[in-house]
Amino acid sequence: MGPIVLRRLLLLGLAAGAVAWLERPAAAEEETRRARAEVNAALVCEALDKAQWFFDANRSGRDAADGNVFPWRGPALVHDGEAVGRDLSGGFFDAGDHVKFGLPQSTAAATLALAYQTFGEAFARLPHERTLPTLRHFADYLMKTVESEERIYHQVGDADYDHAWWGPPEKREAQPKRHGGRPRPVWNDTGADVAGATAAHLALMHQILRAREPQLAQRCLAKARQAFAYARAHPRTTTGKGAYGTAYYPSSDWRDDFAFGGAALYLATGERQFLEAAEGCGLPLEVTSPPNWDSTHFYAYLLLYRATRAERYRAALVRAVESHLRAVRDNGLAFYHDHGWGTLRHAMGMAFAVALVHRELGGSERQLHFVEQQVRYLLGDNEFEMSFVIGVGRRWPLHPHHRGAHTDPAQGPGRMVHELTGAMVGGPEYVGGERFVFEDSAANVISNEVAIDYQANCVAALAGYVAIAGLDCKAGR
Ligand SMILES: [Ca+2]
Repeated sequence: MGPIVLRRLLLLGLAAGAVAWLERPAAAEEETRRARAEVNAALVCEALDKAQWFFDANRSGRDAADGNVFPWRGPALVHDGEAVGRDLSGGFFDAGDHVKFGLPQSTAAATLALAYQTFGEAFARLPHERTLPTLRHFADYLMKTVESEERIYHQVGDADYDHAWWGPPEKREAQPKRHGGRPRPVWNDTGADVAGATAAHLALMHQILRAREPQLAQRCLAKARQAFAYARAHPRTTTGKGAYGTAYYPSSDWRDDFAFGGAALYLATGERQFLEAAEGCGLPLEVTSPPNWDSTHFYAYLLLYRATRAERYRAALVRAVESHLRAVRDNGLAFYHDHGWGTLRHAMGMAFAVALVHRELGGSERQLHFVEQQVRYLLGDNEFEMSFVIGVGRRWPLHPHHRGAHTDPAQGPGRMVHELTGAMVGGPEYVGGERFVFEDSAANVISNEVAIDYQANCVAALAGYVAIAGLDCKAGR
């Protein structure tokens, strides 16, 4: 923690908290004080280290067990793609289920790559390097989904079938098709959203790997080019629907992901065609949504600013950050009214965005304060006096909605059998006024589900904070 900011936070916290604590018994007051004091630099570093782990829990494919931090994970869904005669195994399960959805898969991969590229020093100081293997696993799968400039697969597995059975991924393929077993259906009605975010991830991976693994970096770039060519030819959103005609992750805009991909390709290659395509797609510059699977506008502005240094992109970044800074509620959580499901993923998305601007444009103490406030809320300095990252802090959720963490399919959702260390749950649910509630129940998918897009934002925000606050995780301060 920066000592000046920490001191100010403590003063602010004491001043704001004094009102809320008036009617609290002394013992509870002491508990709250202790919970606040425990969110320190060492805990933030531990959180970043462990937050990387969750991706191992959701790893899919033949090599899912290789080097996995969780001994209870094994190979799973190894025949993905058989429905179309291609190998589409690998990648990551979406959340507490085992579907591979294109939008959260590609945007989580791109978010994590952007965090790794921008805040590399935060990862370098950790005791364990787990994010680069995760990024390679994402890249390996996303390259498989890009068959050619004419075809990209965006989804494997039907959500309605998948959700009808509760059990670990290693046993999924033995189930009947109506319970998500073989052969898993595959979708290729891909739009420029998934294709654009895939291009962004692979172009960023080219930059990350260029010096250390040049051959893999070249493969990433070749596939990024194909994905972007596909996106150019399909200027629309992805429309895939499952067994009951429901589109999970309905996409509202493709131009953000397209511009993100084009800008990333320009930065990787220096070829102006990519920049011209990105700038010519009609990207709106007024979106103030937290970065998430449906909106990569902020990342598009950032990379376009890196590419051009144009005032309009700088102004869009500043406007977005200002709206995030104004979104802080009485309890300290940054929150937009229309994002009540999985609130922490959005708070972490905003914290990452503000950290990016702090790094890119020269930051203010107010921005650093905001990022720190969100991280502190996440790790225990909140009205529930609990950390929302499993295995980090003094108290954390015990009932995450996650099939792999439970062993008995007959039991259904309940207490986790295997600790899902490092996973960030959805977080407090908004119930009106200034009130939020939190239910530690595996049946509550609003507050207690875990997901790769949540986790990408969580890792990105923690890395951003470690970097801009100058924490030394090796030294533990
Ligand atoms: Ca989008």
